[in-house]
Formats: sequence, C-alpha cells, structure tokens
Amino acid sequence: HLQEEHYTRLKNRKTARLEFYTDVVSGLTASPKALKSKYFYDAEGDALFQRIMQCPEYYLTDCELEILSHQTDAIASAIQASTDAFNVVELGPGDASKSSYLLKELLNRDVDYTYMPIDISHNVLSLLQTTLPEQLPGLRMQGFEGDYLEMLKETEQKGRRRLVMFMGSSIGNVPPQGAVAFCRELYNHLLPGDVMLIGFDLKKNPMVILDAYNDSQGITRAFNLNLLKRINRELGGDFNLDHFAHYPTYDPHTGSCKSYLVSRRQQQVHIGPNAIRFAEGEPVFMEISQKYSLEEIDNLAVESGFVPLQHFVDSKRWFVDVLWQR
Ligand code: AVJ
Repeated sequence: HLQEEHYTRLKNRKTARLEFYTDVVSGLTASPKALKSKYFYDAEGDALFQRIMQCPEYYLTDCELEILSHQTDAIASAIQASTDAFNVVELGPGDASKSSYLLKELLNRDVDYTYMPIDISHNVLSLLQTTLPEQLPGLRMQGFEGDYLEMLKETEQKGRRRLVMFMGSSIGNVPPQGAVAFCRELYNHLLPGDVMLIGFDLKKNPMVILDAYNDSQGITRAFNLNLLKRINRELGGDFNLDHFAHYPTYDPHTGSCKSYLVSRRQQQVHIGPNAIRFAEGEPVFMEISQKYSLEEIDNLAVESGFVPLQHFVDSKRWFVDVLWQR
C-alpha cells in the first residue's frame, strides 16, 4: 500500500468500476461495437504489455530506449534550455525504464525536481514506488492515480514549470481525427513555458508495423482477449475467449493500425442483466495505434498551439521523441 503523502487519487474505486461498466455496456450495444483500449491495463494486462515490449517484433520500445539512452545529454540540455525550475510529470510511466535515463541525468545535473507519474493503474504506481527510489537514490516522487488530464491539474506547483513526458507512442491510441483536440486539451491543462516530451511511432514499412501487432508468440492476441477476461472477472461477464479471434490491421496510406476481436460465431454474451448479441464475423474495435510522419507531427504541434522545439529520432528513424513548448 502506498503512503498517503506520496499518493493522490481523486476517484474512488466504486466510481471507477461503474465507469468501466457503463463504457463496456454502451460500447458493446453500439453499432459498430467497440471497447476502450485504456481498459486493457489491469494487473494481467500490465504484465502482458510488459511481455509485448519484449517481443522481437515490437520494435517501439527498443527504438525509444535507444533515443533515451543515447541522446540523454541532448534531451536534458534542450529541456534545461527551455525551462527554469520544473517538476517532471509522466503520463503512463509503465516501469519507467525509458524515463529513468532522463530522471537519472537530471539528478546528476543537480536539478531539483519531483517526479510525478500519473497512471490509471494502481498496480503500476505501487510497483514504481517500490522500485524507483532504490534505482535512483535521492529521487523525490509523488504518484497520481487517475485519468491523465484530470490528474494533470493536480500536478501544478507554484513557481515551477512542468516537463510532461508522454512516451511509448501512447498518443497513438488517440484517433487521428481527434489528435488536434486531444493535444489542445493537453495545452489547456498546461501553463505557459511548460514543455512536453512526446513519443510518436513513425510511418515505415507496413509489414514491420503489422508484425509488431501480430507477434508470433500470440502475446498481443492474449493482450486483447484479456479485456474480455477482465469484463468476466470484474463485471460478471460470460465471454468465452475461444469464440473470438484477434484481427490486427494496418493501412499504410492513413497510418492507422487497428485491432479488432472478431466473433467466430453467432452468440450471445451476458454482462450482468445485459444480453449482447454478436453475429458471426462481427468485429469489436479494440485499439488504434496511429503512425505519423515528422511533418504531420510538427503540424499537430502547431495546430494545437504548441511550439515544436526539437526531434530526437532513433538510428533507424522508426520512432521519434519530440519536445514541444506551451
Ligand atoms: C502502449 C498504446 C503504445 O499501441 O503500440 C501494444 C499498446 N497494443 N500492442 C501500442 C499495444 C498492442 C501500445 N501503446
């Protein structure tokens, strides 16, 4: 259990459970059917995503690790050049294995900051709270459990700007038509001078991309099916996982990588009092992982009000971390 003083949660567990329930039922009674990928990350989902990141096909993590570990100095200098006193906020830190390079560099440079990870997963935060202070002696840290935007407000501190890290191409989960609105929301939750370090997956050979979401060990498949398992466990659903197939797609023209679960047969599934019908072959939209060009990313910054400061790309030019300023 986390100590109160290191830890902030606005919503209680009951409210979170109710939101999960209403999102699931409205998503599965809509046409076309869809579930929200933010619900992938229960304890089992977190563990499966860790395993995805270790798959040889899932290049994103290795590329971004290369950027953070080989360009740490340049990234830290660019941040220090654009801001004075600041705290470091991270949206969806995972195990912080990428951001810890930068956190360490900032400690080495005697930057006085608090590390503020924000995550909807209690599990992620409590793990970080035990592992990170050991790994980075002297690190000051306060966790925030909840939705990114809601919690961003809580990280304001007088006299301090913020570096907000949004790594791993998490922004890819925002549909491209909504990306400007999403970034404008981020902008509106920040203060003048605050900076963001955002990871984007770049457009590349479509076969490389599709393979990353269709790994040979079937871990991505299990990751998608785990949401049905979570619905069974937490909402009293009766999904039979064998009756759904994982269907990943990538469209190289739009850069949209989408995954679906396809009903293998006509069936009815129950979630509490709700009976939900599936036709044979009916898809449930699970996730989008949007890919961008550098030009599209700069346009996104400008259209949402940010000043794009710098690109940090890996040696293959498959992934980029960009620095934007409000
Ligand atoms: C955590 C959202 C960056 O979209 O690549 C990995 C999640 N889904 N494999 C991504 C994910 C399937 C991942 N993000």
